[in-house]
Amino acid sequence: MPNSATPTRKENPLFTDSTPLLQDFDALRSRAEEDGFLFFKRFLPREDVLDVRADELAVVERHGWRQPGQDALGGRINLDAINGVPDEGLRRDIGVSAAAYNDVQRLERMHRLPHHPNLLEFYRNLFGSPVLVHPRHIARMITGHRMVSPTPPHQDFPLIQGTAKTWTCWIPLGDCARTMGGLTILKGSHRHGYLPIQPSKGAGGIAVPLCPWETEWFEGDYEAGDIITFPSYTIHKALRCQDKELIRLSLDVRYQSTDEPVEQKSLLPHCDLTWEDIYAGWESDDLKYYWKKAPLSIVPWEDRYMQPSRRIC
Ligand SMILES: O=C(O)CCC(=O)C(=O)O
Ligand SMILES: [Fe+2]
Repeated sequence: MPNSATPTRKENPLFTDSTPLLQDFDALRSRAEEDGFLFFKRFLPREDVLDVRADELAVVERHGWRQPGQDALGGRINLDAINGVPDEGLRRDIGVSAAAYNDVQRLERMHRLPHHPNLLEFYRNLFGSPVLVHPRHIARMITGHRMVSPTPPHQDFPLIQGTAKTWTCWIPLGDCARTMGGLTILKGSHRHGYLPIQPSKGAGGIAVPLCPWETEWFEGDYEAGDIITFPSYTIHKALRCQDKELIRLSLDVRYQSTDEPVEQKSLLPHCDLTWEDIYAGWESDDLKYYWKKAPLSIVPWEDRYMQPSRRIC
């Protein structure tokens, strides 16, 4: 029995698994229109996801931040060691040093996972057209480094631009319970179009100021293989990781129709390497510069979407 003096915290609603609707894309589109996101359990083979996790953790280990005595999938890190990364060498939007992030960006299997046939088929059906996978994958490696903050509530559109019909797919690289700081979604928030932003701590550096009634956050405990996907006006944020010794690994991947414009930076690496650098150690050639085969309308970045302005509730 809860003690009457202890206020009971209102539980947030949990994601609904949309897997049963994969047979009916009209129903899937209606759910996406209603909720602003779609969640799928075990959408990707667990082993494929865990292979990428192991590759990233091997990088973490090489950089001296992984605790000894774990198997290849253990994400326990040494907080003092990661806090030893000087502020100027840290990618605060990622969670580790820029040098380690470059090593992760060189990983062939990290770049291959977003092209899994399950994903390509899903977005082709959703868009009803050929799909462009943005090659600029963001590999979050969120640690308890003193300068790293949880991703604030934001829309992806000002950060990705091109077309508002771009969808983000968030792929946890391993089991990611809510206590590990997974992604949570403000239901129905995509209906308001582009919303004003303010500068903020955390990945992306911008936040949408929320109105008092915007409280319907959906959340869930992800397992490796689960995905959540949403169009670029949907407000989302990360929960705080409650164990500072656990690294949270995930990918942000973007998909759009090849018929829609794409902002030029979406075709560049998400780090200071060139594609040539990234491809240097790869075994296969099929994913090198694949987007150049598609007839794309490439549009420039527009600063106006990143200008802070007040939100009137
Ligand atoms: O993983 C995070 O903390 C942020 C992810 C995100 O904002 C995205 O995938 O668009
Ligand atoms: Fe985002």
